[in-house]
Amino acid sequence: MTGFNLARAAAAALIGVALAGLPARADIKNYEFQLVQPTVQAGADRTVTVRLVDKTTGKSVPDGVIFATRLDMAPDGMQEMVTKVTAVPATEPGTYRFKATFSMAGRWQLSLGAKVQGETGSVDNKLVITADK
Ligand SMILES: [Cu+2]
Repeated sequence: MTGFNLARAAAAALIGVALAGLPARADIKNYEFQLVQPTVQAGADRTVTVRLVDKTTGKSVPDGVIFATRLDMAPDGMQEMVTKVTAVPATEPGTYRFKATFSMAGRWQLSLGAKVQGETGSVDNKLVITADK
């Protein structure tokens, strides 16, 4: 092998490593929100806690920035039944808490949009919370 070919082979190998490394690298699709508790008691000022998880490691992600929240009764055909969601301080790193009034028993959909530090794109999840009577 000439020096030139060696350099090319080395470069090709490096590119191969870089490409192969891509899926293992963090990808915004590797993150998801999970409900800590799938049910709440119907009523005023209930707290909902979600965890942002890196599915490749199973670890919680503490530096998510939630920019969108919506809570409505879409799962029970009442998408127009929307309730206000207020972020409240979390008690544990990697968890995010919200306060909301679940005025009616049934299934509520929590839609979340978030950015993760160093990742392109956003995490968009819809979680179903059941409000019990
Ligand atoms: Cu309703």
